[in-house]
Amino acid sequence: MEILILAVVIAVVVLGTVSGLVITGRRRKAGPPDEDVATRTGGAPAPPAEPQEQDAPAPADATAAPPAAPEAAATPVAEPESPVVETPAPAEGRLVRLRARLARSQSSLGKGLLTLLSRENLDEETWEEIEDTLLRADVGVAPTQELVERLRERVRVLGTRTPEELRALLREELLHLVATDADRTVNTAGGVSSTGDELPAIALVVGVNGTGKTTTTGKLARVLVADGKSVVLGAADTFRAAAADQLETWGSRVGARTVRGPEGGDPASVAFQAVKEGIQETADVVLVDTAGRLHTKTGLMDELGKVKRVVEKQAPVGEVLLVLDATTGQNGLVQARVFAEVVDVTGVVLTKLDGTAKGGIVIAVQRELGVPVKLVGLGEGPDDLAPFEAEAFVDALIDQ
Ligand SMILES: Nc1nc2c(ncn2[C@@H]2O[C@H](COP(=O)(O)OP(=O)(O)OP(=O)(O)O)[C@@H](O)[C@H]2O)c(=O)[nH]1
Ligand SMILES: [Mg+2]
Repeated sequence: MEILILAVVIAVVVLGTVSGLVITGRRRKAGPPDEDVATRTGGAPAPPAEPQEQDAPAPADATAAPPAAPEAAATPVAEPESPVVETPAPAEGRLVRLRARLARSQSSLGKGLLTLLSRENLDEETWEEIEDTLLRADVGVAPTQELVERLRERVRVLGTRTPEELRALLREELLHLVATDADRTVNTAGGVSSTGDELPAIALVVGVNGTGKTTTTGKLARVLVADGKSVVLGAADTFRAAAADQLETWGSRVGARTVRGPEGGDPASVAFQAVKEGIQETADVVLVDTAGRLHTKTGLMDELGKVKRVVEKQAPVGEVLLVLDATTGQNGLVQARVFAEVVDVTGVVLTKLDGTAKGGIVIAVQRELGVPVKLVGLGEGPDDLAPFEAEAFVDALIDQ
């Protein structure tokens, strides 16, 4: 009898274990196949896996797709159709939070200047070295001379030169160059049409190839959504279908719809359509991503001018953001000049300031264009775009 009871107990335990394993296995199969971007972004028509990459030296596409969202793994039983809409981090204070990244690549400028200024004897040679340091950091000739002159004067007047005094002095003078009276906020104020309808704010994102336009458009959409705005994206880069996919992937993560056209289609028509739909949907903001173009190609620059003019038939373009790769240094200034002539740039986005860029470019580009740096890119992560703040930036330059 005891043996019989023992046999029944063993049979129950074995059965239980086996069925448990089967259920776990099934559940695992029902979950998302992987950290696949297309699955994660759900609802929107799933972007086809990048088809052709024949002629693309461009860095973008798959690599530039936003990194995987950790929370996707935590919702294995979600309906495949329901998009995983993320809650982006608020934009406020991002530059301070990301300061370490900025400081990593920039600290040589501040440190170098402080070391030179601390020399016992500030002779002509030392001032020349200070000038060279500033020029090497992409500050530009005129601002460099201005800064050196002001520093010379103030150091002369200053009796003592303790490290604290020098740091404060340098901070003040750098701030004097970096700060501008111009408003650095991205214009998100919509207008009103002639018939009294509300119009969304329109922002055009422009620049040469690979500077980070699409990534910036995607990151900016997140910032705006975090601020409670409804956003429509326009994929006016019609050169490659992958470009629109890339933008759509960014948008779908925060519930922003992307208006796209056929590959090789007219970019101005796509931009027009995006704005039209933005108006119909009473969206707060329409962000139009454009194709990268060399400032030296007149035909492509004319096309950009047309995109803007066509959009303006429906609503004023309140913001033209020029995206510059900060690592290209003075080269970026030449681009900036041409873009500004063609489309009236209203703000600069300096990307890749987390890399080998030299911070002086902020000063140089503001001088060159007379428009403020509004945003800076400090990494490839979805929330690595920060509103530019002069004080936090200068502090990152001179802090060790
Ligand atoms: N480290 C770093 N990488 C960035 C930043 N912004 C963009 N990138 C990277 O730069 C590459 C190009 O970005 P895209 O947004 O595709 O550039 P694009 O200007 O749209 O390129 P085209 O449309 O081909 O002209 C991608 O690998 C991005 O992840 C940044 O602030 N820091
Ligand atoms: Mg792009």
